Amino acid sequence: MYRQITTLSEFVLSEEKKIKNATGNFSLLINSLDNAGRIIASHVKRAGLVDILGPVGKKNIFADEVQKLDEFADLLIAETLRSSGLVHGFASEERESFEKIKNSHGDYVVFFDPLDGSSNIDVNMSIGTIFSIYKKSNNLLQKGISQVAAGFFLYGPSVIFIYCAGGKVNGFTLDPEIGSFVLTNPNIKIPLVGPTYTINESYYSRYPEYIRKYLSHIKERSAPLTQRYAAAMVADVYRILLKGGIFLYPEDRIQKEGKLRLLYEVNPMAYIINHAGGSSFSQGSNPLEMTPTSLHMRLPIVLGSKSQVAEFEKFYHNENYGH
Ligand code: AHM
Ligand code: MG
Repeated sequence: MYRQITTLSEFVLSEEKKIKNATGNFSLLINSLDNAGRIIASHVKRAGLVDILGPVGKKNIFADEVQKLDEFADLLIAETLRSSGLVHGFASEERESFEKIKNSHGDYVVFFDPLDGSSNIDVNMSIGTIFSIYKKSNNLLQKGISQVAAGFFLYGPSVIFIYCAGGKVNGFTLDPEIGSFVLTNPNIKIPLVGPTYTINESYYSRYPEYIRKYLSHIKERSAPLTQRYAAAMVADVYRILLKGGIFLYPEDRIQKEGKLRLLYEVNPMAYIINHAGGSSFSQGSNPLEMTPTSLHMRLPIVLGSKSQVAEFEKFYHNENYGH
């Protein structure tokens, strides 16, 4: 039976038509990222077969030079952005510095984490790619609220693409038969409350008192939350987008600023979560309002269903301000 489907490229074009004076450049940029995401997805799928996971420089069974998957993803996205002609410059979690693209007249600046969830790569669990897009500005380190779009690919049992621009969050699933992403989750809205909490609880003894109190509270109340932890932010955030719940990667005694990077992980995910009706919180502030102090700055983050983040905030304020 014939069913009407909307592919990602059709969707992006139709959205562009709604914007007066749109140049089409933004749609082309999303299409370039779409290509890169699909190529990475196909390599992720073949990873076990072609020994792509081996150490860099080793030969695989086909005598090809082996390249680590995260390095491959980083090089592919970097080359995609360079050759797009649409990007002024970019920075990656895997690179030390910002690259200004030579002779480019592009209007956009892109930050990306090429392969998030690195500890999952070798064990066939979900991983992903995260990106964040800004308009070029004199100031490289812009606040997260200035993002014009953000999104991520999730390489799981299906390949998912979540993309937020123009105030809406839409979800696409790769249809392997036609090789395109099709719109499967239009206008995602996070439930006000969800059944799960997500945190690496093995760091319990390192967490500040208010986080330990919060964890006891959500586990000991009459309707306790269940823990889910994918160890890949892309997978954990995707679950929260669909089912609600709360994600925490807070500060602890050893990782004083948490682990996640403001520009490559926190800002794009907070932008997506907030536009889907959830909220995000970092030690008393909205992370999207923070001015980054360096390219690789880390910061503690809590995000998810609005009412659950609000509940967490009370624990933070009680400990830090006594009210
Ligand atoms: P990565 O970019 O090196 O993969 O690190 C980020 C990942 C997140 O996806 C995930 O939430 C977190 O690290 C897990 O860290 P931990 O092993 O400390 O729980
Ligand atoms: Mg990462």
